[in-house]
Amino acid sequence: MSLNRGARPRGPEPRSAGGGRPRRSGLARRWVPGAAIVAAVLLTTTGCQSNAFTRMGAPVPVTKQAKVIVTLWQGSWVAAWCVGILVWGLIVCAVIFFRKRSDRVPHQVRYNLPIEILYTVVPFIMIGVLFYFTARDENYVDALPAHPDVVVNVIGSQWTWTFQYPQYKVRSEFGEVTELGPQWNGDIPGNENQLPLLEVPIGETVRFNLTSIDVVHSFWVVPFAFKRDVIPDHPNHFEVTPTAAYTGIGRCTELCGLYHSRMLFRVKVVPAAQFRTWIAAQRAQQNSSGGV
Ligand SMILES: [Cu+2]
Repeated sequence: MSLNRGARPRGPEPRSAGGGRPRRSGLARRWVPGAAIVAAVLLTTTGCQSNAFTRMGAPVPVTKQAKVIVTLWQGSWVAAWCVGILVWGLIVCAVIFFRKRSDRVPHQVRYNLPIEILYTVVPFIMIGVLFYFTARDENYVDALPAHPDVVVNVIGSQWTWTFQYPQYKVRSEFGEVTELGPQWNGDIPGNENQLPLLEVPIGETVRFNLTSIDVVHSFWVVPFAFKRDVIPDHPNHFEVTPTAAYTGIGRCTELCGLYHSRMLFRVKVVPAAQFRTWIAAQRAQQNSSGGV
């Protein structure tokens, strides 16, 4: 009994009307341009209405440093899409053009040196490029210029924040303008004003000195695109240059105990003149009450 595996069925094949290949390429000709146009329209119109898509989920940056981080994020996505499209394209090509067409065993090779070198070297180049841009931007974001315009001492404690402006002394006690953080009772909405206020000016360099008096916290303002741990006995520092007005809520982003989720603060990025007015009002108030 022979299985006669090589025999083809007689009569017309189900897909052979007009030939299998021409039909497939006809379908591709019809659908691929249409799909490309729809994709292009979706991409471009989404970009026109809002650049949320082009930011790929990153917040709207309000500092110079955040813009650099968002650009790095976008660049990483572009690189990932390029690699993805190349890989998907190769897979689709393999599926379409190298289908099994008979039982003939393909030419067997033990190795293909050029291809093996290629797929070893290319990933190293990709890692190198990503590493270069990441290291360059990290150095920029971590830079601490010598003479910041405004210094803010940030003190984390269970479960609130205190913001001190050491350049702006309160006369009565030679202390500094301080925004004390009473523990918030979580009675939101409407009572956000209980939260301690961090106010910083647009267009000036702002240095944050982060310290904790109890456990590890972490300081996070979402549109700064940045967070940094606040560690007992290990002061941390970073610097930003705000570029746009912003009002919102900052957070502790290190689980630090029972009321970690209530460890919020208000953030206001305002024009420099408005910032000075606010500082003057704080000084006057703290002087009249005998300092903080
Ligand atoms: Cu905390």
